[in-house]
Amino acid sequence: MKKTIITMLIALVAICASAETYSYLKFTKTNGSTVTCSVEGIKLTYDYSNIIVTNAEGTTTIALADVQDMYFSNEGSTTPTYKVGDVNMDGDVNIADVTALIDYLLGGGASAINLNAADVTGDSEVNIGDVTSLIDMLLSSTPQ
Ligand SMILES: [Ca+2]
Ligand SMILES: [Ca+2]
Repeated sequence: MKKTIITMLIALVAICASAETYSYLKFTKTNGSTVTCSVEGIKLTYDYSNIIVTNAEGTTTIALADVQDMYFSNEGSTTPTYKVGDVNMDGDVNIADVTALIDYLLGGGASAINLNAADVTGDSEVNIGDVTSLIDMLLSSTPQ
């Protein structure tokens, strides 16, 4: 057990040392979401079940069990040019997007939709599950 901890600490030190040439440290979670942390003033610590990232922006805690991948990148989190759920690309996520998505799935009006935005579930497929998720998204009070 001690050996594992020491190995991890060495790995973390190596990561901290190489962080200077990149702007962001990114974590891919097992659910497919990405957590982006600026490396400015970054400090990585961990306890038995979490990685704790402290940087100029604050502290982020990520459960070790959720981490699928961890890497450095110069691409920030502000890159998406579309809003998830904005299927018809008019800047708003509303019932018209549900209609556009259903039209697409039924084989009509396929030209004017953003497939990336239409993949609400994030599984790289556009199907009825995305319609359900989009409706759920509209019905929930928290806009995404
Ligand atoms: Ca829209
Ligand atoms: Ca999907």
